[in-house]
Amino acid sequence: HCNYPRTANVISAPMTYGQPYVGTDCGPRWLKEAGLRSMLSNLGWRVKEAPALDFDDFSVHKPPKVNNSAKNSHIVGEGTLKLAKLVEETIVAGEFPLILGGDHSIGLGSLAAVLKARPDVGIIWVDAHADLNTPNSSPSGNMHGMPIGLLMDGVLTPDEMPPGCEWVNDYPRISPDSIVYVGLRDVDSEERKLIRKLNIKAFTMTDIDRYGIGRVMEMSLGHLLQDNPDRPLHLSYDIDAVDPVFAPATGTTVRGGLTFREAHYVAESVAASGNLASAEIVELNPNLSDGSGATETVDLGLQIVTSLMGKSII
Ligand code: 6HN
Ligand code: MN
Ligand code: MN
Ligand code: MN
Repeated sequence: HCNYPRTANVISAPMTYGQPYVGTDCGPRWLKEAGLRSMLSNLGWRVKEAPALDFDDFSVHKPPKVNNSAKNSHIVGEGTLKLAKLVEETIVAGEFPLILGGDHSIGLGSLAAVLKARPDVGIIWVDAHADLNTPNSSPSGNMHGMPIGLLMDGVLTPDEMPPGCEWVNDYPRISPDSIVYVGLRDVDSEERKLIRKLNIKAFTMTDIDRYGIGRVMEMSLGHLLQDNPDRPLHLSYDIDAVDPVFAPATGTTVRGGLTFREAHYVAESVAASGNLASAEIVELNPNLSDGSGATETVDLGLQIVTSLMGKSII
């Protein structure tokens, strides 16, 4: 029914500054070396590849002040603005942005871009975590736990935006009813309060136990598509949503996650809606596991991308 833009622009966003570990910058290269490009071609996509964003080439010359409530906020802010611009250009060109992280702080750039380029976008956030912290609420100061918090309507005032991220104030906010969480199981106390106060639709692992993943995805898509069946969707897939048995190579593992098949089904059901208009996969860190754990994680990441870009079993 919906017309996909049939050109995929593969955007590498090798961000590490939103969390403490090197290695998230290897995600894009690993996915590409595992065969991303030919997989996309086999599914009928025309494939373009943007030059990888360089997040070390930042213009902040003065050493950014140490800011423990939003660590590396100048670099994250400057890097995610680059990503936002590239994603906007991709959408304006009629192409599908397929964004390869990088840590989840890149969500700040990708979400800002889709909110601006497609004001009616609905967001599906697949994650063990809510990533709804603010500099004040964050227990870690790591900005990969903040992209939704910085963008959610009614959470931060413009002057509370971390230094380097002020550009976000010129972009639209996420309306609380335009996002759905899937896979939550490690939510901080202020995040929990916000989810309740703003009435954000959230399907936790408990809901997946109770209803099964089929019903949960039906309810997730139903929530976002109820008023507009043609609404464009953005999928943000944090690999740590998946159980660490299947995806050990990531920085903030939490036991009790999506099974191998549930991880696929999330992507398959979103693809089957026909509404998917942009997507990202984040937080793969091949350094954080042994060789086979890294290979399994990257292979699963590639399979998830394959499913969300339209592969069905038969
Ligand atoms: N992620 N809620 C924790 C924090 O430090 O804010 C963990 C965040 C994890 C972020 O996995 O993208
Ligand atoms: Mn995340
Ligand atoms: Mn996470
Ligand atoms: Mn925690």
